[in-house]
Amino acid sequence: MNKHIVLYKKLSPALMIRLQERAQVTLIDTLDSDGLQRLRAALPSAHGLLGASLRLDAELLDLAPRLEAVSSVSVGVDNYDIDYLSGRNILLSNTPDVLTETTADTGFALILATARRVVELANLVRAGQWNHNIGPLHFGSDVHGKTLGIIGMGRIGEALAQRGHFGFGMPIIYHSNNPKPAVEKRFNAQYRSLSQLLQQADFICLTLPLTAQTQGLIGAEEFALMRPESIFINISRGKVVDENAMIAALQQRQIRAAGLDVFEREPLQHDSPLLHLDNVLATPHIGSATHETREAMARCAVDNLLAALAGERPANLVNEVVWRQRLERV
Ligand code: 8YV
Repeated sequence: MNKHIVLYKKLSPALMIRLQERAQVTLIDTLDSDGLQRLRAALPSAHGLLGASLRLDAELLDLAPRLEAVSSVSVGVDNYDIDYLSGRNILLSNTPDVLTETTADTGFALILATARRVVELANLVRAGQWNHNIGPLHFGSDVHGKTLGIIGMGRIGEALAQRGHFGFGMPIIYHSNNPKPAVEKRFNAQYRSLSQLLQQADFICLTLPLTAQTQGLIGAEEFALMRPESIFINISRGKVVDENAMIAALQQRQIRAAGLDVFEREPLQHDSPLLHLDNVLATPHIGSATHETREAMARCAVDNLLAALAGERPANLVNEVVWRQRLERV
């Protein structure tokens, strides 16, 4: 195919070769100011874009008049103006499924590490402060048998429920746009309104996408419904939470602790109060960040892009309307 692909995310040598054998490839290997300048210079001739962690808005994509497809190395698509892309007949694809289990593992890692204060106490050992048997001052909270509340019962939420139900004997309650009978049957999960879940769950986990409807979903009122012994876990998107309200709830001990992998601004600002709270465990957006899964995501994204540029429907198409419109024109 006589196409120009612009990458704004590094790929493994094998995937780079796969693309270079089929198209002209430009790699923008950093997203600093110089990298963004090189990206803007490459856009006018780009037919395909592949990458992640960059807001692709109209101002930027207006520089790419030949663009046919954007392939995101992510399941979240909040970095894309989907209406704009669809209006320009540009296919958007993402990488669901391949990251589900790894991201659910991250969610459970945060549940366990936050409840049992693993990082805090490991650092105490490393600092040479383990001088006597651990006492109540350093006790954590049990996980097994506690109620796991999942907000957003999609693929990742379901994988989290599987871990809780079968692995730790946790009663599962959940809130989502629609009841999920199959999930209820498989995990004996029970649907709750958002306020009921916040009042009843011991662990409250966010596993929903960032959309206009979910932005700021968990604010001061919602934190006030949670119990003082509850633990809040976010592996979705930072902006689903009012971060200042969460900080206040943690400072005032309205909730016991938080395990956070995502933040309103990433990387987390060095002066964030979250970094000075002893009941916060913060990780740098490692949800899908394993060698195996990131390679699988990149491979999926390459497959999606090559299909789109060859005139085929990508396996993981986000804006189906664009494909339907193309078929109608055939
Ligand atoms: C990645 C993610 O960290 O898939 C997503 O939506 O947030 C993570 O898997 C990120 O998108 C970079 O690939």
